[in-house]
Amino acid sequence: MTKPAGLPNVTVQLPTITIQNPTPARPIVVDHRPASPTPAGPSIVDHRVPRPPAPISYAPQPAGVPTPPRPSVGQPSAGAPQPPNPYFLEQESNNTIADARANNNLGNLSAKAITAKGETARDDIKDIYAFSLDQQTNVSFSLAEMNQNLNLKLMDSQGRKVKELTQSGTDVKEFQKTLAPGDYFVKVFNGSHSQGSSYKLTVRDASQPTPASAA
Ligand SMILES: [Ca+2]
Repeated sequence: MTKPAGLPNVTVQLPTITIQNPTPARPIVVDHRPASPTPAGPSIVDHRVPRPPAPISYAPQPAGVPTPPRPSVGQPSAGAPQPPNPYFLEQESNNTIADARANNNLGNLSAKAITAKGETARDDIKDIYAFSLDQQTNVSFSLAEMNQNLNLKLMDSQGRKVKELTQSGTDVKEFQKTLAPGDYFVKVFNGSHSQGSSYKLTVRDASQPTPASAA
């Protein structure tokens, strides 16, 4: 703007204005601590969810070592050292194929091996075990450690005989059979004049070694 002639020079002293950055709002800190001293108030309620009992942990098996099904009884209690290859302990009742499937089942034995231990008696003349194969498998059966004669019978999913060994005596009874995928049953039963006996039954994919601890 052009100053008109004759007007005095006027110096206008402007006030110094300092623009301050507004102080940032401090976060509001709420002190939840009770006023000191701490009153003897209500007891602290622990809302944490109670821990469930620690699950039973089994020692991990090295790769390639079959893990047999764990029987529900006859094993060391939780926390006790676990044997490296516990055998399957016969589970009653197992005198029918239905009971064997439900109670005395060795599981899938393709590419696996398992040893079971059991005992027959005068009033419990047979023990039936269920197992399954998920592929064609050459299966090895071995019945050993008898003190009286026991017989061995392999049956298909309908309970029909596939193979049976009934020679007398307490020598090991064993055979191999190539079986199609499916469900099978193996029966251990008292031979003639036998009062029953403890025994060791090993059922394994013939390509697998006998379980080490049960050899
Ligand atoms: Ca039985």
